Amino acid sequence: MDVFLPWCRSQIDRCRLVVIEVYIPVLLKFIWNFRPPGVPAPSEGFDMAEEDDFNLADLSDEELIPQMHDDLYDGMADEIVESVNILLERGWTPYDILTKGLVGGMHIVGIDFRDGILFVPEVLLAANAMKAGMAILKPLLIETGAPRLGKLVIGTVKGDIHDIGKNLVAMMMEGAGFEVVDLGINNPVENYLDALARESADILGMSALLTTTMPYMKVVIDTLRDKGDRDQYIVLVGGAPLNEEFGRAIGADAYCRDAAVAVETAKEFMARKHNQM
Ligand code: B12
Repeated sequence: MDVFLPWCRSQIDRCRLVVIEVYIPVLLKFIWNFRPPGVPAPSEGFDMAEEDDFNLADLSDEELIPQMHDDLYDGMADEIVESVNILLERGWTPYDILTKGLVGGMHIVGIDFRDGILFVPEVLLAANAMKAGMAILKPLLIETGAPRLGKLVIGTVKGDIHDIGKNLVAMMMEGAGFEVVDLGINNPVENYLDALARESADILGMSALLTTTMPYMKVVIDTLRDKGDRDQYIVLVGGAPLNEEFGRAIGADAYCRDAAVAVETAKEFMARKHNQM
């Protein structure tokens, strides 16, 4: 029974993840593309001249950013990719595109999700559009990186599948010159401990977006402490429902409200660590 119940729970968790990450997007795509026989596709049956006239490249920077927010809101991945490329061609830094175009847009999605205006499938589409934009920016952010400053192991905690913010932190840290080992989502304590030891990491980063999963960060930190390894690592935590007080209460070294703060905090702690050596 001791083994059976946790096994059942892990199988239920796995099923939930598959439904959210795989079935919902596939179902959405199917509904989106479905037309009864004989009904023309929108582009076949209607005069699309008006839509064709609309060209993202014709928009000024001031118009394009709000347009990106709208496209992100509507989950238009192709349009997001196009806008990111347009801004890059216009000389925008990858960081500005990321923060003003993508993170800004996702913030609006977050507010409407909270207020019950958007639902999970729409947010998933928005998240996919954000990921499409991030895929272009990631290598560029990393390219601008300096010499390696330290090694970070990062992951979203057990029970939590939110990874957009965690990916952003990973990206920005890589861009700033840190080596990053990304453990992905839904990580039990063993994943963190194994990776920290295997990679001889300097920093542990944990992300949680749910009030129900944030206490798990303490489980990881307490396990490190019980093994006598807590002081070997700088522990940074983040995620929308956290705050500084929570970070202190669970014994983390710092709570970081966003990816930029994470980079600065990690640099500061690494500098202190080197001074102590
Ligand atoms: C996108 C999203 C989803 C997507 C996730 C897609 C993905 N691949 O990540 C989907 C649709 C799958 C989803 C599912 C769910 N979600 Co959701 N989701 C969101 C949403 C709208 C945006 C999150 C996001 O990506 N923000 C943008 C990023 C850039 O911000 P961020 O994550 O905060 O990260 C920044 C900082 O926090 C910090 N940071 C983050 N991590 C780390 C780590 C370290 C180490 C450091 C230093 C810093 C750091 O830096 C980041 C970058 O600047 C939020 C609303 C919100 N405002 O947060 C709800 C939200 C988090 N979700 C919520 C809920 C309830 C759920 C579901 C339970 C819904 C459901 N009924 O199924 C499920 C959870 C499933 C699970 N087990 O995890 C609630 C949580 C409420 C609560 N009190 O716990 C929120 C707050 C919405 C709401 N207001 O109700 N969600």
